Amino acid sequence: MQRDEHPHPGENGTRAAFDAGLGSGIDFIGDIHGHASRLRDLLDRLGYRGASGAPGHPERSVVFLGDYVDRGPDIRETLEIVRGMVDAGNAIALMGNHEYNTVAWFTPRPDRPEESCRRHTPIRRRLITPTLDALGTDREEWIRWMSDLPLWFESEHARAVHASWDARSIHRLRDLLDGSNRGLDRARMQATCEPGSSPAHAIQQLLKGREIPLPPGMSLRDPEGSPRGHIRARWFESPSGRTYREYAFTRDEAFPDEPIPAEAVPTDFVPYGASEPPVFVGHYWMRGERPSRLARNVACLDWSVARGGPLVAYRFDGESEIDDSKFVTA
Ligand SMILES: [Mn+2]
Repeated sequence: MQRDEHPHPGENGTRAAFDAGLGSGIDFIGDIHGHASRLRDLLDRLGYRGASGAPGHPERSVVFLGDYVDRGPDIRETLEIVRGMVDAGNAIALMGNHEYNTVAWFTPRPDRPEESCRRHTPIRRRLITPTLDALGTDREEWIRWMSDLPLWFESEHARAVHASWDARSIHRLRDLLDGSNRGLDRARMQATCEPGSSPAHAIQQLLKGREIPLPPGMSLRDPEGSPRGHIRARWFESPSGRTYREYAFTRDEAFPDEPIPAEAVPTDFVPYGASEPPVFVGHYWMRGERPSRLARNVACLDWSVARGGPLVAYRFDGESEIDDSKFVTA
């Protein structure tokens, strides 16, 4: 997509709000999932100091990429560190799909108020229970905090979002959020969980990423054991002439090595452009010896801390090309 097809944030006055207080030294940090001691190690390694619950750095700020809750041993402590840093002006915390899902768990469906936006299945209940226990008696306040997390970050030199940067979806959500990148109150939450609606599609692109349906009759399992009938697409590359296995975010042997038919890809899909600013995402459960970029201007910082991998940061200083020597792990 041409950058001119959607408003430049600087021109409509919103960018200042999106990167308020952040200089060019930004440390992007991937999915934490309740691994608070790893977070402390990583912040220490990055030079953030301060024992009062809100580590800070004299010249740098953090942008957290979302997914603070679920899975790990110290969900409460993770939330407190992240929120403490945000409140102290040392960090921006983006929303991940796990925070969105936690809010949706308590949001009544607009069409059937006796049900919630996120259906309460046994698999999902097993996943969310430790998070709800960690939120404790001030759960309502934490849910409100999660619902107000920004959905993306954009500065002059870099961008960040939990799963995929999609200019059209950001444009739609900016409309829903009155020119802002945050503020999913109940009515707006309900708009984003109306099946088939444009806000629902936009939230899905940003927080879960672009998906391509598998051939009919084929289905795999996601990490929670739920059936999954799609691959997670490499949204910064063109799918044309690629197989499902080649175009999947993580190249799993289980994915069919057969070409993706043109009709499986929406006609309006445009891959993230090679000349766009560097974009940082989490979400994808990357595996490997050491983190590396996915493209010259795309990096995933989720290297599976919740499955024995490292917690990962990228030390950004305004460069236009991502440098593999600038990942930091704990
Ligand atoms: Mn995620």
